[in-house]
Amino acid sequence: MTQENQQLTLALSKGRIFEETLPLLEAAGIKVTEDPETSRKLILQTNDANVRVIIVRASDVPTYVQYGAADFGVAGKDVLLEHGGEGLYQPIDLHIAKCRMSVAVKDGFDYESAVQQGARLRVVTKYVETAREHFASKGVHVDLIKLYGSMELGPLVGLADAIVDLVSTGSTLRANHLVEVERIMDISSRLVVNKAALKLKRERLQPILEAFEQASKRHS
Ligand code: PRT
Ligand code: MG
Repeated sequence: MTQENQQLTLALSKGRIFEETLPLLEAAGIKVTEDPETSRKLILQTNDANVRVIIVRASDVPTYVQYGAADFGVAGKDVLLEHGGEGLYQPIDLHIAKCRMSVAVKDGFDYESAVQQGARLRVVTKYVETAREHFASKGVHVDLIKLYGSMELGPLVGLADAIVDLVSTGSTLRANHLVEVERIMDISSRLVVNKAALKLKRERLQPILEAFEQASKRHS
C-alpha cells in the first residue's frame, strides 16, 4: 500500500477534548505542531507526515468519522449516544473530559413529589435521545424541548421545570440557583474509529490505538 493511502486523519474538537487528547497523542509519538486556539486553521499538521488533525464541533466528530472524512476521532459518550454510533467502532474509553449527565431543577422545586404525583414535566436539553430514554425507563411523562445551549436558563424563565445537562464541578448550576436531583450517567470521552479504516489502515492505526489505550489507563 502506498504511503498516501496510509495517511490518517484524526477528528478532535477545540477545548477540553483537544487538550486532554494531546498527552495521549504524545504517548503515540505524535506531536501537534499548531495550536487551534491561536491558529484559525481547521487542518493541523503533526510531526508525523502521515497523521493530521482536523478541528470540528464536538457534536460533529462522530459524523466525520462515520463517513470516513476522518479515520478516527475523540467524542464524549453524551455526543455518541445522541449520534447513535452508526458506522463507528468504539474500542477505547479514554477516561478523559469526565463529567456526569444529570437532571437539575430550580432550587425549591420538589422534583420527587412531582414525579411521584405523575406530573407531566417540561424538560429542556441538548440530549433529547438520552433524556427520552432515561425518563421512559422511569415511567416519567415528559415534554422534551431541544435547546442548543444555555439550558440552565430554561427553569429560570419558565420555559421548563427541569434540565438535563452535563455537570462537572457544579458551579454552573449553583450560579443559576439550580440543584442536581438525579444523576443519569457518568460521561467520559471515547476513541471512535471508522469501520472501513480499521480494516484498510490497520497497520498504521493499531500502534496508535495501543498507545492511547496504555496512556489512558492512567486516567481510569
Ligand atoms: O462548546 P460547543 O457548543 O462547541 O460544543 P460542546 O459544548 O459539545 O463542546 P465542549 O468542548 O464544551 O465539550 C466537549 C465534551 O466535553 C462534551 O461532549 C462532554 O463529553 C465533555 N465535558 C466534560 C463537558 C463538561 N465536562 C462540561 N462541564 N462538556 C460540557 N460541560 C459544560 C456543561 O454543559 C455545563 O454548561 O460545562 C458546564 C458545567 O460545568 P460545571 O463545571 O460548572 O459543572
Ligand atoms: Mg461547550
